[in-house]
Amino acid sequence: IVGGEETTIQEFPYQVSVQLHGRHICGGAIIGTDTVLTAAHCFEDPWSSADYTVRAGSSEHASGGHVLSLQRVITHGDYNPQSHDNDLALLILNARLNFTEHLQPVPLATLAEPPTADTRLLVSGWGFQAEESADSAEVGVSAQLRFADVDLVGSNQCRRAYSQVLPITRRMICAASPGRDSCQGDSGGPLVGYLPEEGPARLYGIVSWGLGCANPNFPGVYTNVAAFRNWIEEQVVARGWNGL
Ligand code: 4AZ
Repeated sequence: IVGGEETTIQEFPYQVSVQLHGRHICGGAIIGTDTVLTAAHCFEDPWSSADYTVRAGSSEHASGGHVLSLQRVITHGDYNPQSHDNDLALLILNARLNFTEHLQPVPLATLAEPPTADTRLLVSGWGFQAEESADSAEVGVSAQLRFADVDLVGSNQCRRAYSQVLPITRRMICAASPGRDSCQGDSGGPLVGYLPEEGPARLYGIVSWGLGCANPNFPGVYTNVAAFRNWIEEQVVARGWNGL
């Protein structure tokens, strides 16, 4: 997270760290008692589900909370690594989660209630605090969870920004704010929105891609969760599970 603030897991109890061989690689969002939504591109490497774990219920990616193994990784069948289209994966955990003030699911956004300019959008994660983190002597990812407030960028504006780069599809939403953005290591993590009339947070996006981090010319691009409600429900129903 670039330009954000430190926070705690109580504020973002659906946030998890997705780990490969015990090291943080991506964020994710708890959406059910044994299901986590994350990005497909977090699972491009040729590892098996046994190589991955999820840490839930902790403000730190490296300690605390609960570490869960994965029963299955369901990446979207139409995920395109070149275009980043359909960048979504559903993780089935090996155990059911006990919900606490540190560990809660987040309801999915619906197409009927799209985010508007009034929707307060928050993105959270342990990712880089600057685009150059990888090259500096500092370790890239943050020990403590961070978040940033971002504003919705309309699809036409986002299409224009990326017109020379890649198509922005209806399966993507964009968000940006001066000096604030998601960055490497935040991928797969939640973009939540609060409607103006308060109410619970809803999961609008999954951190997916972007050109750089907090680059004023290029908004952050997120998987449009509302566009995948049917896909998510199909995966869940196919397992005979009714907990969403
Ligand atoms: C990444 O490399 C990445 N600014 C994630 C998010 C964004 C850019 C890059 C959005 O995982």
